[in-house]
Amino acid sequence: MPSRLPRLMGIVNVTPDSFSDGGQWADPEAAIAHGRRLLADGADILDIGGESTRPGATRPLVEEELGRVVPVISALAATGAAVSVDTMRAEVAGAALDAGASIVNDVSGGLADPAMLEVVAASKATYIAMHWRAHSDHMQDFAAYDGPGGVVGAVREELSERVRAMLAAGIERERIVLDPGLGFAKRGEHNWELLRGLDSLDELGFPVLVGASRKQFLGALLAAADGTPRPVGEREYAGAALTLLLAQRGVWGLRVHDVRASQDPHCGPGLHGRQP
Ligand code: PMM
Repeated sequence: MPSRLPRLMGIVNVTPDSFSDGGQWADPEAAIAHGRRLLADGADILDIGGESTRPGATRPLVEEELGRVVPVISALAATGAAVSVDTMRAEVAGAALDAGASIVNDVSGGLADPAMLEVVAASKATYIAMHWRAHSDHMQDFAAYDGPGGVVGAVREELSERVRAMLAAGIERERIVLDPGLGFAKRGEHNWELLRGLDSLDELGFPVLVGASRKQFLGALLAAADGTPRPVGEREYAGAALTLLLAQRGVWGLRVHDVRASQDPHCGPGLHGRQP
């Protein structure tokens, strides 16, 4: 049994176009209020993002991204919350760290912006590096894993390469967290293979964060008899089940939309030594 529960990273997408929460928190005041609610529900970290990475999304201007995330980070970090910035841009990461963030969550693992690793190296921030192959407007063109190790072998090898770049840039090992990048240049079966093959990622020797919450592959798993995917807002039970399975195998963190739904499965008497 793992010695501690995974950190729950509550998602605050300050975007007009995220697939998972449909722009509900695009307004900074609404985003700040949402962040406070997630903290009250038990979030350990708030992940604030200003760029939607849903398949097909186009990128905001850097000024737009800064204008979305910085006021929200400042307000939430000022309450003492542990804040992570979900960005692929070094400039946004730098501004977020200045505003009080302590974690940089880079879905591109440093590939999208050549200045990112340097900015992180110069800080004390934890760096979450996700497996990534291309920007969202064309990432699904890269969802092919034909090598002998399949998707698990490829993700492991490509993340190892990123780790080498991070270490060479001066980011200490202790600050690195890896993420298999479910849904990013992955089809449904790739996500399931990665979840089944997480041990192989563990062998790299870094803590692992998983982001499965509300993703398309859960909608497909729960599809109606006619094949219609379960709508985004109705995938929470499957997410909670995954949370429990991943908690039992000791992941470092889980990136989730509904923190309460992810907390509840841990509350059974005796589980992980926790008593009611
Ligand atoms: N997924 C999304 C955005 N950021 N960050 C990490 N580290 N891992 C993820 O899986 C991840 C991420 C896209 O999901 P959303 O639109 O539900 O936020």
